[in-house]
Amino acid sequence: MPRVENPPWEVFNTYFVQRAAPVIITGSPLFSGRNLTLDDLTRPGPGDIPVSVRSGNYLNIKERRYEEMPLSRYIEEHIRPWEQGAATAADGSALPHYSGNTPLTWEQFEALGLKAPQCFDGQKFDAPRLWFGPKGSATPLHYDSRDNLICQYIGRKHFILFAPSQIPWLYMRDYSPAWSSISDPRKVDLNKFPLFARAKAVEVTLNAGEMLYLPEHWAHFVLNVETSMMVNFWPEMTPAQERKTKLKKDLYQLKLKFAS
Ligand SMILES: O=C(O)CCC(=O)C(=O)O
Repeated sequence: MPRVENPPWEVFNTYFVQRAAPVIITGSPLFSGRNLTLDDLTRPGPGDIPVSVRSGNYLNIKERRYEEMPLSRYIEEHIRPWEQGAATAADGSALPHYSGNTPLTWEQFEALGLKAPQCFDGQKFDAPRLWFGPKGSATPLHYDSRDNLICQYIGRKHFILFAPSQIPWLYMRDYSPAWSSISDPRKVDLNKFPLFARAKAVEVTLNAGEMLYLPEHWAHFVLNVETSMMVNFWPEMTPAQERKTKLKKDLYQLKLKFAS
């Protein structure tokens, strides 16, 4: 995967957005300034932001449990103990609690001291989403039906990616988001999922201060390799895109109905 230093819009658009090619952008002025610390984020203001926390065996979305709590409590109870090596998941599962996919208002986003990127296609962004988790927290294999700009503010995140051409080998179900029956591509039972042997992955680790452009329909499994804070941005869908996505979801559900 190429790393490009703060490209002008024309370069980013021509070589990556128009070709639906993923890229990592380094050196963006978005990240210039003081590095964020856990102490900054537990102060009143940022620390009061309510976040959604996943627990249980959340790599299996049917077994996922959710709880809402202020960011400061999440950091004190679930991030610091894992950093000090003192924690085991309270419910006995091997996975640390993960605060994933919390929508932020723009006021909350600014309270975190963050700057928004420029949208790459002139549209507005939807509400930014906050992903905060300790080492070992992860998101199972899936793809989304829109382009994604992933901004890494603290720590490193590892991505196992599959281009849209690989989808036939990934045992995908549902649509938008499409989840794979294989939740973790590092541990695949090839007797159960033999076609997966054909799938070619691209692996990349995103560092703090870097931004990943992930085009729509690229499947991803995401692992926090250390305490990690990321905010991602999806461009607002145009009404035509919304209609197309709804149609595809309806068609998928219809296919399921006829198959059963
Ligand atoms: O960082 C993560 O754990 C998952 C992020 C993700 O799935 C996304 O941005 O679409």
